[in-house]
Amino acid sequence: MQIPDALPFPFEFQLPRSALVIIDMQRDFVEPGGFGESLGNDVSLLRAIIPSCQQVLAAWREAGGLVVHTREAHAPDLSDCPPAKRQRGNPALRIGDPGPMGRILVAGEPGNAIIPELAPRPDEIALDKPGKGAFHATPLHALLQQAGVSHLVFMGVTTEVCVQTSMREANDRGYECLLLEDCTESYFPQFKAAAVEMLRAQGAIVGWTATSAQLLRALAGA
Ligand code: C5J
Repeated sequence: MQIPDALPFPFEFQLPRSALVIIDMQRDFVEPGGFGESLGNDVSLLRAIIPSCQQVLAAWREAGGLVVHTREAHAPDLSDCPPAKRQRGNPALRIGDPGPMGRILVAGEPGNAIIPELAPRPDEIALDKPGKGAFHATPLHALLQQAGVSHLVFMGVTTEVCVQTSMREANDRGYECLLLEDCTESYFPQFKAAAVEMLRAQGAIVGWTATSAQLLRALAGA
């Protein structure tokens, strides 16, 4: 399979050796009352990508591809949240503090759930990650290796934080990575634009970018 118009040059992948990785599409980031808003962000910006993410997820599932969902989540006792992480952000509403959707960024709380529009199916991988990157302190690399995966297609939020960090981690582990530009968003449009540019610069130094329509065309043609 090929996405001929991916940037900076065509992206080739085989579905059985690929996974769709959906980063942190959680209520904590895209709904009022969660972690994202606690930091002073306008979360409505992020909701705009939900329809394109849904389209890609549906097509990927239809094609029989492997799906991975991540949640930025900490254990209720915060034993996996370094003080350095907890101490930054909004001093009035830190990770672990009670917020309108339950404790901020804590596993199992209502706000920590993946949004219903993109809810994982029981046969899909859903991972809690304590860091920004999806590979740090998670079994993701082992699970992908076990499944014979070499190519990753990324969607999710936020582009320059958890998505970019995860792509860089994946790139360093030898995966070929593609980011779907209209399926990722930032609270800061200029940060998204910069992240997209830097990931694909210098001959795809971290990976490729494409649109959801370009990926859907490749899946439909296969
Ligand atoms: C942030 C994330 N922005 N999922 N997390 O803290 O990007």
